[in-house]
Amino acid sequence: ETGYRLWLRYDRIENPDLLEKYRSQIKSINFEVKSEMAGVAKKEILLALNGLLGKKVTLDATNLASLIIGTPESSSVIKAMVTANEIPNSPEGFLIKTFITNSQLKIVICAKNDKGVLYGVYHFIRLLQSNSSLDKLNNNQSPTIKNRILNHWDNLDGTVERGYAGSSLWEWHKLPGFTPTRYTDYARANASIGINGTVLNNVNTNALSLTVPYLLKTAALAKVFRPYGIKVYLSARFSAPIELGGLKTADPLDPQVKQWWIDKTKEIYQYIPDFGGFLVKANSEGQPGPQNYGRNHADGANMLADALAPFGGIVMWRAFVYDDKVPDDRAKQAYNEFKPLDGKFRENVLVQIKNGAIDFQPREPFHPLFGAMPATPVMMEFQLTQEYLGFSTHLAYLGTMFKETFSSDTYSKGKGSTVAQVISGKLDEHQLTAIAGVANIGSDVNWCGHPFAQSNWYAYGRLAWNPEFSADQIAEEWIRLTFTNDQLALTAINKIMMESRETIVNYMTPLGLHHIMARNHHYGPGPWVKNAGREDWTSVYYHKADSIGIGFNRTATGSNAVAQYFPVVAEQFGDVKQVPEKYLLWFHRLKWTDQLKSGNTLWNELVEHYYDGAKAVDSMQVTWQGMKGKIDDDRHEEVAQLLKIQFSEAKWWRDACLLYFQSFSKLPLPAGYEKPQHDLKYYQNLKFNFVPGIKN
Ligand code: BDP
Repeated sequence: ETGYRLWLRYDRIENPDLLEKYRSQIKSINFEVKSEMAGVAKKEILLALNGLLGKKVTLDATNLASLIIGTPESSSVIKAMVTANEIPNSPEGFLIKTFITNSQLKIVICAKNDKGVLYGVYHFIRLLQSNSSLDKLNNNQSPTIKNRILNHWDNLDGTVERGYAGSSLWEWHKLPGFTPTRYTDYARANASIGINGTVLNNVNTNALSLTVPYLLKTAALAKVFRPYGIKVYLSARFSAPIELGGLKTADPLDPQVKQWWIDKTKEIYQYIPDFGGFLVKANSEGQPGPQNYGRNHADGANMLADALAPFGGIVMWRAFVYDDKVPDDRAKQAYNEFKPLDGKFRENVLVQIKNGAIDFQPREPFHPLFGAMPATPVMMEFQLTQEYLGFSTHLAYLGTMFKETFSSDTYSKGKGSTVAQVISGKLDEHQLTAIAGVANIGSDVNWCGHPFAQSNWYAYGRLAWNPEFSADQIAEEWIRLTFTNDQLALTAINKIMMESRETIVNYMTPLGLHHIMARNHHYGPGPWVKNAGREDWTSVYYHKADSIGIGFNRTATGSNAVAQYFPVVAEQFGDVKQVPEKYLLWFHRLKWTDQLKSGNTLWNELVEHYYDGAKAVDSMQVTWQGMKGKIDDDRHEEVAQLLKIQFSEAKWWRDACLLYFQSFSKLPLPAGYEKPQHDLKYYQNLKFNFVPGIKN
């Protein structure tokens, strides 16, 4: 069992009674196909039924079939059975309903169009895989967010920035001629969880991807993805008019530059008529952008938006900007640059905002821009690839993290103005809505490196479909589809997943600490990192530990980043007594001996979190051992090995960080804690000569 099949495993239902029941309920299928998309849906349902039921279901074009699939237009049987207003109006919604006629059970999967049918089919398969009852289905669903997109940080040379699962999926050198089955399987996996867009190339982009040879390659991928309802997008290099067009400038207000983008965009649509649009990283970490010409982000985004508008394309303009020349708290910069531009963007522009204001840390408070730009559609950017969470070695289920951000209340329009409400467009009444997940997918046989890293791809898709789903429910669903329906195993694995991210926070960055990873590659501890070329790339900038205390004062007496939040939140975060302890050192600077809610001093509390974190990994190992025989040996063994590494690295994190902080606090480890194995120097001298995802 390699893990290649992801959650699309269609092995025969194990429970014999249930298998019999399903076999008696699904004997024949009526699915009239009139489009390529319906064709792939039909292929998938037949594949799934043949596998799950372990026998071929017969095709029956009459109303006597037990499973009837299609749209009212494509199927007269559906038209006769389902009233039009029962079917969701949304272009991607579906209805799955059980009917009993003449004491015969019939199940209908229908939608207004084939995209909804495709999603309905995948949902129905999920119901079977998770052993749900079909007796009384009445499931009417539509996605909350319209554009549900993966961002690949894949380079044209096959490397993946911050990618830990092998090299890039896209074999540019063999495209457009060669499109292996893997591309189709990628599309199937995405469609099965409702992902409907993919940005193929890195945000730190190369203008080459906009040249005709690469557009032909992109068009070949688009052709594979199209029947699965997935659009392709490209990261656009802002200086492409200079690099490709030979112009002297990329100034967004220059008529020649504008024309260049208009022509280029037209050309793209000739090759890819349903091209989705551009993702842009500009004036961030050395990337070119409108500010190079004294213009602002809206000037840049609007120029591209105008070129895309005639074709229905969108611009996703990233708010991940910071500059060490700006002498202020890095956490404040995106808000300072973007908030004044609210309402100045064209209708087809979204501002793409990372979940937190720094950079995909194991825990960050929500980004203050959410709720702060009511006149602009803003979208979420989550990172599925575990850049700061132990790569694909550590087990981190991020469903809980995504939910933590979604359910944060911005108070922008009073209580209940959650980030999810902002992103879904409900709060500020936007029609254009989107979400991005930085992909954790590569050429590894199991796609994501760690068998559990697949759950983050899965959870991302499910939450993008509906941010109200619970992390717990999604984890359970994923385990059922990926491993087993065994109740004991479900409970145990679910517990591991639900606790995993908090465990990592504990042994890496407890109590609001952040960005104390090793320099550059971000693997392993590096709280001592200083002199990294720029201050906001050092750890000491973020934790500010000295003999008196630790923490970044972001209150009114410090950088005042709290003031970027709406008053209720600003007051809570800004008050050391009210701030949730998980964000304590993010917003406050405390003395080592200050007393926390538990009665512990800050120092002792830090120690406790670090030790709890490492201990929790040990417990995960024990629980996992109990899964032997409950799931296949191959994946069991892989995870066991990875957990072993994780345990030793959790202790490495714990000991390195505590020894380092202790060199300031000068306080002892409270009694009863096992001593670090080495001294601080040892940890500081550890070197990594090869780390994936970064050029050494
Ligand atoms: C940081 C990564 C860097 C990315 C950047 C971004 O370290 O590799 O290019 O974010 O999001 O997390 O643009």
